[in-house]
Amino acid sequence: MHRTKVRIVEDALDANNTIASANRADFDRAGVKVVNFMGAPGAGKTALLERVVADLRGVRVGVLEGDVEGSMDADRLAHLHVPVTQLNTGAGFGGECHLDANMVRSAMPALALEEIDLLLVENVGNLVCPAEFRIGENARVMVSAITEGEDKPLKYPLMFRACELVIVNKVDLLPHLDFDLDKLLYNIDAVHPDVETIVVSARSGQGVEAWREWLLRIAAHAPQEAIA
Ligand SMILES: Nc1nc2c(ncn2[C@@H]2O[C@H](COP(=O)(O)OP(=O)(O)OP(=O)(O)O)[C@@H](O)[C@H]2O)c(=O)[nH]1
Ligand SMILES: [Mg+2]
Repeated sequence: MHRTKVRIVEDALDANNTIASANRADFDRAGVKVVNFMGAPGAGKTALLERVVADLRGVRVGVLEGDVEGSMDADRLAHLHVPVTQLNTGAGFGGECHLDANMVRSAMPALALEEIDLLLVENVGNLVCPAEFRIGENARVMVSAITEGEDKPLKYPLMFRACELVIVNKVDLLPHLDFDLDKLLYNIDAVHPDVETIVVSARSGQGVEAWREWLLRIAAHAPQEAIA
């Protein structure tokens, strides 16, 4: 019984990887680099997008907003005049707690790939499931807000291992919290040695330039990383 369950999960992930490869082929053909942006609910994913999407120095950016319900995040980005597409997992995808390759494929016709060079996909806020499902991206970023505690890399290691960049957000709140930033950075390194980290505050703007530079580097030379 247990073995059957494992087999089904493996099959589902294989099927997802096949569709992710098809997505990636379409993105490559269109010359679009894709970043999958993950993190717990409220970590500051949308706030960090708001900081950069309007000024990526000539790189034409589009956003795909993944949420279970609603379009609040897409509405927040609307005034920045970049193409934003809302993808709700509650509409036909069983209210899933993550985006998968099939959902992104269903949104493909709405993405206007010929008008953009870089697609930023804000995944559903969740510290577990998004890490398991490739969507055809070139790179994955996770946002960890200091309000979540120093122990999160140790408790949710997959998410911290499944990304090329960890953004540590909300450092403007350091004076108000009993929080040890060095300990968080140590724990991140313990589960994903040498992963790139950027310490930021979407509120104050600290570190935002480094975040912008990282995106520009991806837009110019995304790693040709295997999907499977
Ligand atoms: N003090 C402070 N607050 C922040 C910062 N970044 C985001 N916030 C606040 O944190 C809350 C959540 O931010 P969002 O950008 O909506 O977070 P999110 O990760 O997109 O959330 P979901 O899409 O719901 O998963 C909002 O009230 C933001 O104003 C920051 O750097 N400092
Ligand atoms: Mg958001």
